[in-house]
Amino acid sequence: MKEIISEGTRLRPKSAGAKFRLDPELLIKIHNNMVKTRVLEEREIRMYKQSDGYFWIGGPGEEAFSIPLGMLVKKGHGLDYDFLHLHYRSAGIMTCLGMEPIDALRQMKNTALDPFSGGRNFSNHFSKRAWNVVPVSSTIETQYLTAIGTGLAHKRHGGTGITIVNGGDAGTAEGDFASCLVWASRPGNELPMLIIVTNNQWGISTAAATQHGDKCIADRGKAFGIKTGVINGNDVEESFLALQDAMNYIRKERKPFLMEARVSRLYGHSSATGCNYIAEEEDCLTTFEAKLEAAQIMTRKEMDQVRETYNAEMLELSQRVKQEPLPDASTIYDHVYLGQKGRYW
Ligand SMILES: Cc1ncc(C[n+]2csc(CCOP(=O)(O)OP(=O)(O)O)c2C)c(N)n1
Repeated sequence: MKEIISEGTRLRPKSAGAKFRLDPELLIKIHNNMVKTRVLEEREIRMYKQSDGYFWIGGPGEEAFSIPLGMLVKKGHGLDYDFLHLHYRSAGIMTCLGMEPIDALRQMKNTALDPFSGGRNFSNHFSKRAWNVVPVSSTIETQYLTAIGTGLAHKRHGGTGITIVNGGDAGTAEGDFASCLVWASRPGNELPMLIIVTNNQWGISTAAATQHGDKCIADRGKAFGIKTGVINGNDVEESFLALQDAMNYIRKERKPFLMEARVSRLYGHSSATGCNYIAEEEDCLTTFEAKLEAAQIMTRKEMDQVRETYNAEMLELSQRVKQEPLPDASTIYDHVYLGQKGRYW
């Protein structure tokens, strides 16, 4: 019979977690955030399929990477904190920062109460000044250019705040990505930037293997003297430890790091490609749950309970959002020009 030790309200065998290097309590927290994000995004997909939204795009399949990343962000406002230049697969990061799930659902339904864009933008196009989250752009890759701005500001300011930018593999074919590498690595003026490429091997319906001669996108950083790493973004522990190391390096040395994370695209590109679950892709949550169970950190029953609780919560929130008003037509030009309101003819 296994010896049982008590930890708060949970009972766990003493050997629990032996297969992991991270603390079991941290792993349980990561699991909770992963499930929360997955269920939220699966609710968005259901909303799209029920015509409660015009377009869905998001990040199911990236949680093993995006949750550790979100948990390691130095969250706050201003240059003492991290700046985030995200793309549309970053819900996991926002969950960790403390985003209310209802706000993501509001943007999905484009209601007037959507705090990120007032019902204007696509799903998962976040923006939050209080947390240094720069507005997500639908034009891919431009975030690698705006990131240079806060990278320079962070460099001049000093301290431990860093600039974080993420995007997909196909987008790296654009000049914006190359400009980012150039500006981040000028000798004597290196910028404290974590430059991330989440590589799912696809650009909508174009296979990466037909587009890039390089085997690893991260290798491009080497030509600029940038430290690089390629990791399995489907592995929670590998992601957490690699991100922690890279971020510690950037915070201390005030130099860039280029990280390529191999991830899955679990529901295809977006609603434009059907947003159906792709069984051939590795599901990082399934992988992680099997490991948690094998290491006796969580039981199947406990994990199912987490999912059921979030399922009920997200369903209730989506029903609430359906009752909310859409933006009024009179507000169409609000926030287009600073300090001005209304039409211009
Ligand atoms: C400048 C620009 N070009 C093309 C598009 C159309 N587009 C949207 S997503 C996408 C593919 C992006 O693939 P990748 O960079 O690998 O990111 P992923 O969506 O796979 O995470 C393209 C071509 C766009 N939005 N912006």
